[in-house]
Amino acid sequence: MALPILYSFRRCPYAMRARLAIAVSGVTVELREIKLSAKPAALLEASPKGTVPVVVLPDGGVLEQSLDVMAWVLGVHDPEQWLERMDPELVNENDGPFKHALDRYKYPERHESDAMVHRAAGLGFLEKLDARLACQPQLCGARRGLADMAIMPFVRQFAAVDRAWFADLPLPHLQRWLVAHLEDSLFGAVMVRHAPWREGDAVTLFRGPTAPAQD
Ligand SMILES: N[C@@H](CCC(=O)N[C@@H](CS)C(=O)NCC(=O)O)C(=O)O
Repeated sequence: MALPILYSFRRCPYAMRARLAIAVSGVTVELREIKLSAKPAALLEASPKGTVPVVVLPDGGVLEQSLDVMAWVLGVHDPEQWLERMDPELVNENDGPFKHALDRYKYPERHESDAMVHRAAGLGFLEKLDARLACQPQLCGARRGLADMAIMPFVRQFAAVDRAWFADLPLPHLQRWLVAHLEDSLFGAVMVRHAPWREGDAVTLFRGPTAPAQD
């Protein structure tokens, strides 16, 4: 039976959140790792806008947004009930103002931006997350859910711009939360390196660490 096809880029935070949801769901997909500088024709045919992640379903349907990929795959199977722990407002703030600040902090040359101004802007969101995590282990309660996994890859990127600065922040709850997710086997499973896919390659399967093996 044809599998859903996931076009992905290992270091992309949007693709990471999609892979995290796919991994926890136990759904098996065909993984096609791409290079952003050399997007395969098959990806651009399926989704001309040319961003990842993209999922092409066996019925020909195409999912072009990372949050749609998460919602789709958790709709198929959601063993940890991630869908119950979503906060659309918080995720919108992550994808909007926080991502805007992250890009301009991380790549000031590209954006002709003042990195420190945008680091300060992003810090406001980090403080908000820390305040939440002071009252509960995860962003929407006791257990990890969709909100945590949709946001964590972006906080990871922000933290990695200047690790010493991040480590010195008085945000112990956020730091604890980030380290725990980065050390979790689920994250390890979605960060395995794959060679870029080329037309005609053998199929590479992607499935989570706890998914039952398939022939
Ligand atoms: N709104 C999209 C954004 C995806 C996105 O921007 N992905 C980046 C990589 S992190 C990308 O593919 N950029 C295209 C490019 O750099 O050519 C989503 O949620 O999936």
